[in-house]
Amino acid sequence: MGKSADLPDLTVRGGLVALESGLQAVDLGIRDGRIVAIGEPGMLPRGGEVVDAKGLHVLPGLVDAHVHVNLALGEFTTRDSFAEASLAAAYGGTTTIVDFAVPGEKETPRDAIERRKEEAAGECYVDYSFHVTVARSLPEEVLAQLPPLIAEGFPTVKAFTVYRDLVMIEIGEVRTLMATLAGHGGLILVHAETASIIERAIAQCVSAGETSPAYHPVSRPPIAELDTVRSVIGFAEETRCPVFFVHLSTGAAPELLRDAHAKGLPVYGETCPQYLILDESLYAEDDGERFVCSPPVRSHGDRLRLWKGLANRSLQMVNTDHCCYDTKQKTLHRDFFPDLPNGLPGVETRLRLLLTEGYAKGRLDLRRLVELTAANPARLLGLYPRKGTIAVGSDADLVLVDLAREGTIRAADLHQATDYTPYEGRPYKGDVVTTICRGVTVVHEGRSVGRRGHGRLLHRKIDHRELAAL
Ligand code: DUC
Ligand code: ZN
Ligand code: ZN
Repeated sequence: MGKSADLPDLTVRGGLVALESGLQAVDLGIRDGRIVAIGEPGMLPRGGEVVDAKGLHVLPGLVDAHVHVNLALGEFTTRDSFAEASLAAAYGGTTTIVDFAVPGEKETPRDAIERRKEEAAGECYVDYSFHVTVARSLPEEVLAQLPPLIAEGFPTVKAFTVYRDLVMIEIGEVRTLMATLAGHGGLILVHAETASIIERAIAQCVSAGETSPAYHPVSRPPIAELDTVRSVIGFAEETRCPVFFVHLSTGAAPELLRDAHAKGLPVYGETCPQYLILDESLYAEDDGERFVCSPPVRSHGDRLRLWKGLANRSLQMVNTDHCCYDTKQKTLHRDFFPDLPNGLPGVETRLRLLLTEGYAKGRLDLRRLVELTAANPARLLGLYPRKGTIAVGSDADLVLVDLAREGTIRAADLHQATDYTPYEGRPYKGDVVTTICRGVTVVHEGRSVGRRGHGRLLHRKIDHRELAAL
């Protein structure tokens, strides 16, 4: 039998829904993967499947703007596939992941995008897209590829100012890149660490025989981040290219962004759960290598200033920088920190951690939490209002959460393709019950009920009015 033209094929009933106007007890009518009606409880036309959200909060499916799937960087490649990473994301309430197309040695950004598209096709449980990445140098040929890539729906371009010979470009190349992107509707993502500061500090540690993981943060001081953030803010002033600073770790970085906002500059920043929750003293523990990421996690004072930056809007997003290394990879060079793989798994734990450390502790209200994890990443990446909000016409990407559910984070209970989590043994309060991507339930009560291949490649276009709303 054909479907009636007016009836929803799915109704989410009885929940407290995070609309842009605030939390409201409403039902959601969904048809063909989109929200078609928002109505008073019990008032929507009946038809199709019903998801009971009684006692739950209904949030927009989270958008993770910073995920590395199967990242090959130097000696190590992270362990997960697109299927594994996207399913772990769904377990964590995330319905869109944006990965990086990093060119291999003989590849251009165009080659990397085409390869990445093939690798992900038919694999993902949730929707996905890619950031273009410029790696190692910026020849004319590469610059010429960017405007067509932006026009095709890949308007965000990543640059690293560190990891020499692997991916780094020079700071002058960052400036040129920004001038090109500004003229074509693009946005730059910057991994902000000044290579020369770090390289000298690493050399000093090594020559003093200080090579345990405890010296990782010593080799990457806060000034390495702040130096590059300052330079790139200067380029934003010159070029007006929008900037997304990834994984800000220092307490002073949000304050630099705040000063830039006062001048009307289009600069935006994320931090990640590890920088809000973990402490640099972990590097001196027996298993310090497990926490090695770059930039490193920092002091209690830095964490307090990052939380403040989220609350006062100096920072706009919390994404994960998910890098799924396992213990074997992490321990191989545990006596020589410069050779350790950098990065932490986290695509599955973001919402639990923020509900626990942010919402339950009174640092973030639910509206701000939704902005930081869904609406703002969608706005910045050119996905809003299709993603990141619960509104008529938006994709029916939803996460149903139980704010009272408590438990303990254990790697054994997670679905990330690794054998550890940096948050092992941490109590949580607030958890995902159901994740729905475009009207299809992907995860329900800890079970995978979705379909590999349901996730679609998203083409994106940056809307400068949405950036202005951040
Ligand atoms: N930082 C990490 O910690 N991992 C991957 C790349 C990066 O920039
Ligand atoms: Zn980075
Ligand atoms: Zn990253």
